Amino acid sequence: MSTQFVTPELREWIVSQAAAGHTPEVVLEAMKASGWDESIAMDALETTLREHLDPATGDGYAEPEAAQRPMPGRSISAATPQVAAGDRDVAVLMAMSHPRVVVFGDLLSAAECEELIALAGARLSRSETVETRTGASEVNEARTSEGMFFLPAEFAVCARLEARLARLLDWPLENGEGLQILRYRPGAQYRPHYDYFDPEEPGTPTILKRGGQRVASIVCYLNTPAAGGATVFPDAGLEVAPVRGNAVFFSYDRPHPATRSLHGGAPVTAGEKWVATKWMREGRFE
Ligand code: PD2
Ligand code: ZN
Repeated sequence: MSTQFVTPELREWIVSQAAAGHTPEVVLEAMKASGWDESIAMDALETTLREHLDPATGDGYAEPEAAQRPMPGRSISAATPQVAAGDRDVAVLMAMSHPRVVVFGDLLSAAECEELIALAGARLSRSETVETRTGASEVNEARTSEGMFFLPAEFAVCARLEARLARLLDWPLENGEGLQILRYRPGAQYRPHYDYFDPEEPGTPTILKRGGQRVASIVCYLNTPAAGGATVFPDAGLEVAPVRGNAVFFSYDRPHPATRSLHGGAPVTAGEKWVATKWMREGRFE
């Protein structure tokens, strides 16, 4: 179906399904089964339920506490294109709300980018992903980069960047995981994924004991690849160009695809791509 409109009848139907006790996931599946495009169906569900259901009733649909709780970078907008982040002023190049994505410029100096690359270089190994089935880290074909983690404040440049990010995003430094450095060689990529931990997976409760869910990510570009390597958000049709010193920030107020936070690193086609990623948890990560 190429053109799909959210009519008043559809809104009424969604509300009636909610009133009958069906979960949003069940309603979404029913809409997909009858030909609705997934992202349009998710949007219709979100907006209809937000508008029609009184959060005070606690019916479990709109997760009102989640929608209203503080989130990293919540007050950032393009209306304030320069944000004071302690030791540096950072530029807001683009901001959008759904998915919540902000592109920053001039977050790191060229010297800081080079220092992080030099410090990480000797410690790189094939990247792993946290396997939510078991809670352990594993090598995964979806992620063909090489990487390493710095301990919190392991070097002065790490401590400086961590403090800058905490200030910029107004999120406690203690809630951040250690900086991760990734190197993508030509052909390497990170296929689209969510950074939050899937609540349905058996390993997730173990992972969440340390700091709770991830609620936001920032990918800082340490160099400008010769070609390829954009960070992509398929649900938004958005591609962010990797440019040295810039960064893409995105948040997800609940661990659900409705956040549209699906994202990936497109294959690098020439040269290398280096990034520093920081994931933010809802609580102290220690
Ligand atoms: O390097 C990227 O562009 C990228 C894309 C998707 C990094 C991550 N995810 C990540 O580190 O989570
Ligand atoms: Zn990611």
